[in-house]
Parts: sequence; structure tokens; C-alpha cells
Amino acid sequence: SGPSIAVVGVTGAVGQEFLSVLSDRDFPYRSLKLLASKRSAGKSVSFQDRTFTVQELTADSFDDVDIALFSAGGSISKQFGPIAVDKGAIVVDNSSAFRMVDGVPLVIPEVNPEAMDGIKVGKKKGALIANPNCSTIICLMAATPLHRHAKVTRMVVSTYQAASGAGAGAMHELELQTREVLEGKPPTCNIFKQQYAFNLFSHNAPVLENGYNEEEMKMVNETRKIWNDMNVKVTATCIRVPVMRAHAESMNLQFEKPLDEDTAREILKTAPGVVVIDDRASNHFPTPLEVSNKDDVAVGRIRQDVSQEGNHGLDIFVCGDQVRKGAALNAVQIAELLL
Ligand code: 11C
Repeated sequence: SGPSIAVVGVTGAVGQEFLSVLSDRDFPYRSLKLLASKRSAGKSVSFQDRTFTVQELTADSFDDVDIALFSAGGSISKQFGPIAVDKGAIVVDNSSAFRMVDGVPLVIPEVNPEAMDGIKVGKKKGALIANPNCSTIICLMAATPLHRHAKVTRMVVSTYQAASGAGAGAMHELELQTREVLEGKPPTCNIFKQQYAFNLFSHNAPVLENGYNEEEMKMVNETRKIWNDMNVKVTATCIRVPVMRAHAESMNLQFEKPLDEDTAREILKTAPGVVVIDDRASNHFPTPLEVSNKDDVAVGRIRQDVSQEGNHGLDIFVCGDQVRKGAALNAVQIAELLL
């Protein structure tokens, strides 16, 4: 019993993580269809002691599918998302294709589950729900509990983003380059066009006319939509660092109401999906390695911003697994709300 599920892009880093998360959470399902491009069709994938054959994604893939988890890039989502919806499937889309489209809920289950009210399996009615960008999810997991308490008016974010955000190919390139550099060989630069190992650089998303890159503007625009607050001021600088699968973010928050650091720490300790790692005495704070393969987003370095008066500012440092809470886990949590 349970819904029939399709996973689109199952051979990618997030596609594989969809399967791990579905399995870890014992997600109920009646049938499971694993879909990918023609190139990957025919491959065997094991899931919960069973072996599945990857099928080619076509317009006919969505007959009798209740929930389709998409992570195969924006153009595949644009092409096949609406087809799946027409066939009655609820699409949870991990790409940026529909995030800012009016009427498409952009959901972090701990933050704004109400945005998808009324969308349920069993109503035989297709729908699209967008999974936010990983940097936005990780940022808002930490900022929202504080926002609810004291209202964030402005947020300045700097990210330190892992290879996984650019897919399995980038993760492979980081590993390969690390070996090559250590062996004194020139690094292979296929994905990023510049040396990644032992380096960092501005995020690889296209740079826009205003000087921000697309990743940075996603943080600005998606935060407004998720918080349903067109006035919140957000600015971001997004950087790619040679870390495998978890993003880190330094965040400076400005609040309408005063919020002291002890209260902030207590709020974050009880926030769902958040753990506090904030041990000043032993200089132990969140690290990407410590949150890798974990569900929770870790917050630390919680301190009053000395540049702001009257406890109206805080600095925090956040780490979250990009593949898990930044993508697959968040999408599966959305799917759980559909049941
Ligand atoms: C990264 N967040 O870490 C990006 C990649 O809009 O889903 C994912 C882009 C997106 O590089």
C-alpha cells in the first residue's frame, strides 16, 4: 500500500540520495519507478533488498504515478514536470525551474508547510511543488526560528559551498584533482574550468547584470517567497570551497526586536531539524564534515553582533548536508506531507 512513486534523475547525486532517504524513513510505497536519461536506462539499482532496472524517462513514464521526485536539472523539469502533472502526479521538483512561479509552493517543511495546504495524494489532482535551493534551505533552517521570535529585517550571508551542489561530476573532479595536485600533475578541469582542489572561487552560477550571481539572487528571492515577506533585505556572497558534500554559511542577522544570544541559543536548541554546536571553551563549532550524511542543520558561533546596538543583531555560522537536507531529505519531507 501507499503511493506509487517515480524518481526522475535517479543516477545523479541527489537521485541516489532520494533512494537512501526514502529507505531510511521507511517511506510507504505501492510501486517505485526509477527514471533517467536514455544513457542510463537499463542500469541496475538496488533498493531495500530489491533490484530495479532504470527506465528511460519519456512522456509515458507518469501513467499511474502519485508522487514524482525530480532532480535531473531544470530543462528536464520544464519538459516533463507539466506532463507528469497533467497525468495526475504531484511533482516535487528539486530544480530551479518553477521555484519563483506564482502559485507554485516553495516549501521547507519546518518553515512553511502551510504553503502546500490542500495538495494531497488521493485527490487525483496533479500539482507542482518546488524544493528550494540548498543554500536557501540551510540558511532558513537556522534563521526562521529566530525570525519568528524577533523578525529578521536584514540578513547578510556568505556561503562556503561544497562540490555536491554542482553534482556527482564535480565531486569526482575534486577527488581526482586532489590526487593529481599531490602527484604534481596538472589538475583536470572539466566541470569548473579552474583548479578546485586546494583553492576556492566565486560560485560557478552565471553572473547577472547587477554583479550578483544566480546562486546569490536565489537566496534573496527564495527567502522572500518562503517567508512571504517581500520587505526582508537579503544580500549574499556565494563561494565554492573544496569540501565534498556539506555547505557552510556565515550569517549576520538584523532584527526588528531585540534578541540576546542566550535566548537565540535556547530557541535554536528546540528548533526542529536544528542542532546547536557552540562550544567556545574548546573552539568546537559546526563543520561540513560533522554534518555530512546527517539530517540536521548545525548552528554555532552564536554571538551578539557588536556593530549593532540594543541586541538587534546576531552572527551565526551554519552547516548542513547539501545533498540531504539541502535537497533529497527536504523533498522527501515534502512528499511525507502529501500523504
Ligand atoms: C550549489 N545550490 O550548491 C547550488 C546548486 O538551484 O538547485 C543547485 C542549484 C539549484 O551549487
